[in-house]
Amino acid sequence: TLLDPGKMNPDTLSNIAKQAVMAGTDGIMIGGSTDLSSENVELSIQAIKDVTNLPIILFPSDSGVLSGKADAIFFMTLLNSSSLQYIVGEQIASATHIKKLGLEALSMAYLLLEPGMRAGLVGKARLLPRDNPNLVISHALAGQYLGMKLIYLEAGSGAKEPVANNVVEAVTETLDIPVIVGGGVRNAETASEKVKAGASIIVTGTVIEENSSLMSELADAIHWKN
Ligand code: 1GP
Repeated sequence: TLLDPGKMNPDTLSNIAKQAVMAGTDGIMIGGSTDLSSENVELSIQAIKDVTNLPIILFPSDSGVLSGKADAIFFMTLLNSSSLQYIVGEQIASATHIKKLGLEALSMAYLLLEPGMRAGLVGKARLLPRDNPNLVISHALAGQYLGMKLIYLEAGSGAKEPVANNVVEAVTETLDIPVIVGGGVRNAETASEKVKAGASIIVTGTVIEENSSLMSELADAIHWKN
């Protein structure tokens, strides 16, 4: 469950986090907006921690806002960015700070597929086409061989269409590391299709903001194997 402290106040976030726990979500990701204040993020994480022991993972848009109150951070490289800043610059800018905060760094290759939405623009991504599994495989496998522990296939928050099932399937069949799928997953059926295509983790943000009552259905669809 992805929660954005830039869009909701700490009380609302903690309320949604409580519902997420009851629904059976596996973890809380904090991130989204590009203009978050540190204070806002700290207050939000504290409010969420007051109601759940689920892992809280920072999902940063840049090196600016970090908090030692989180359990871990997705230490991401946007492999298909055209800018060094998002491939390795933000990472160099934040590494020492992350060490000092004691955050666990979870290395991840982040791949932006069409339409990419705001993340595509901000990250100066050369968006991967929706219908070219081989190109996505090349990028994902490069991420694995570079030593990343996770691959994130991202269509962008609020995308009309999530990453296509055949792309998820092609990548997960080729890779040996877990694949995260996010962006545009709006209902249980779609979540279930992505899991059946091989995704290990599904990220949902917008749908939870718009209709948090769907969380149980989503969690059940994602956990269909259990
Ligand atoms: C964004 O993949 C996430 O980084 C979530 O996207 O807001 O469309 O669920 P949604």
